[in-house]
Amino acid sequence: MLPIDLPMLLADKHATFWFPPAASTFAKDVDWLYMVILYISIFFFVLVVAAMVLFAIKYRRRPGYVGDSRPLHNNALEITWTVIPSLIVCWIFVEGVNGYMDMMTPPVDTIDINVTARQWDWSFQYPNGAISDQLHIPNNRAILLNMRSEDVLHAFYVPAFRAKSDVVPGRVTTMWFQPILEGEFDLFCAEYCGDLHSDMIKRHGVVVHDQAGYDAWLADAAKPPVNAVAHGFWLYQRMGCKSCHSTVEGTRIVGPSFAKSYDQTLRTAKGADVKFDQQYIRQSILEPQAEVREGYQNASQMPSFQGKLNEDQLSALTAFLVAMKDDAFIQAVADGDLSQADKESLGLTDAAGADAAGADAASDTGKSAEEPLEKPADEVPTEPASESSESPPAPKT
Ligand SMILES: [Cu+2]
Repeated sequence: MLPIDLPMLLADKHATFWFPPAASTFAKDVDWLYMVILYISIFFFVLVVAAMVLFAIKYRRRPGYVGDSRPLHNNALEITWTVIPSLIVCWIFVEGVNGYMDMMTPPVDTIDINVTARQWDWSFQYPNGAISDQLHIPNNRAILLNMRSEDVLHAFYVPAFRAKSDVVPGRVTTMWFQPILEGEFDLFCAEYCGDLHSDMIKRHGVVVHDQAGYDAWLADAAKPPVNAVAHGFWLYQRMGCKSCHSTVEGTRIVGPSFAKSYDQTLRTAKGADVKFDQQYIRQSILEPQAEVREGYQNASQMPSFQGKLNEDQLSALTAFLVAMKDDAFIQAVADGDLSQADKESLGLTDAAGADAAGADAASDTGKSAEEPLEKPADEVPTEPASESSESPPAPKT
């Protein structure tokens, strides 16, 4: 399926014939310079082709016509067609540098959001510790992205913002922009990054809220479910796990499926037998290359999550993977409805607990079949549990 569908683009009242909506402060200048260059190119194209056709007819070889064999030279003409185009390209360069300097110079009062790109997903970490797989931002505020890659080159590109920047492993790249339209915009990875590169093209990957809507979303997104299994599922959706590991039994995306693994004895690539227990789960998250499963040694390498997950998060993910031994739970996760899971075996026995997983999944607009767990946020259970320790390292506020 095309990530951009033309009828939708044409129906968008903010989109133009050439461009998606001009949704950031950069868009006006970028579009203007683009159109100026386009019209200059059209002008010279028509001029050159017209002269060529005219001369080909006028000076064609024909009976009785004798051409002038002397080399012709006209200083005024040559200076004109050298100086005028040179001045035009110099002016385009200066305009381009001006626009580039704007894009490279963020204002002081930005909202800083950390971006992690990995094969093949994005995750966004907010100043209050919230994590999401879509970029949520308020309208009319300058946004600064600190971008890291866990593996290969990626590029963060939002056409509606006219903003694009490489995301380079081993360094932090930054970019900023200021949205001027509320709505949902497409997010692209604009650097070929492997087999599932196209999975990093996210329809509605950027959501621009009004300030109140953003504040509400942010507060809600910073509260992972209290129930450990539900919290594990919440992390699975946001930390990039879902792009490589399916929750449907036997379905291989890149890495092994999580379904029905717990308590199984697995053969490693080195030929040893290893029990898929809690220790193995922990090791596979922190040192993924230590015990690679047979058949997966040539798969794309999973990054280590050492330092990216705290102990509470590790135990939540472990609880989720343990729960994936249960048929009813696998089915519930695949259907995107944890409330159908076998609550008793999952410790989701209290009425509210069963719904915990849905509470926050619903806050990220559901996209895949695994995600739309529509449950109101007020059903989060009120067990006494400290959530503060579960917040991931927050970027600068
Ligand atoms: Cu990519």
